[in-house]
Amino acid sequence: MPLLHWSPRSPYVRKVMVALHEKGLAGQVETVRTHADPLIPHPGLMALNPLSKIPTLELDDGRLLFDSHVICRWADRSGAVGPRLFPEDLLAERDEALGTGLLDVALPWLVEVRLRPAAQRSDDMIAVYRTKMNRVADWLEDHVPALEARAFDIGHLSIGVALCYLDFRFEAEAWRKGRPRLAAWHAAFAARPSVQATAFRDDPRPT
Ligand SMILES: N[C@@H](CCC(=O)N[C@@H](CS)C(=O)NCC(=O)O)C(=O)O
Repeated sequence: MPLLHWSPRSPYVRKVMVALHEKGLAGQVETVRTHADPLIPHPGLMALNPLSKIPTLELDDGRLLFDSHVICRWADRSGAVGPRLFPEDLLAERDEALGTGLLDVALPWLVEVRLRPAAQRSDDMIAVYRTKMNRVADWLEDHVPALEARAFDIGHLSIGVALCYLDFRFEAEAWRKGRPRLAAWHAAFAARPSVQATAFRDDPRPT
């Protein structure tokens, strides 16, 4: 059975988990809890993925897949059911990039405020992250009609998971404020069984 290096804290892993559920593959992939600390590269994980990042997927034939985009493509090809996550229309992947791009802003922001000693923290960088987060959310508020006009794809999945992550780690930023269309769109996303089944959780870290 394919083995996914997994954490219930990771938004990139959740993207993959939602894709596995959407494609009917959740029961066909084993998960192993792996702690990928951005400040301490993990020797065992680096033997599989030199970037020391999760999600990383070990396939039965020995191939190693990373990152979340590639693993979601694998799920889309491998699953016999569910929506087509990667349609011809490149706007699906453009929006996937926007969702993971939002995560690429949120993760270093979290490192800045949670992991870095206060003396090394950069208020300038935090201001940049906040500006980008708000610009993305404004852009999404304007693009809700375009999102609603398409069938569910990897773009919806990626954006929806990124907003779930803002709820998990950046609740105080109140991304819904002044963005009623995006809030309503996200409520419908959050009700999907695949999203309900993959909630974020601060589990105990493996030793
Ligand atoms: N572009 C990657 C990003 C994956 C990523 O950054 N994952 C985090 C966990 S949320 C990680 O493994 N961080 C460890 C590190 O940066 O060394 C993807 O889409 O899968």
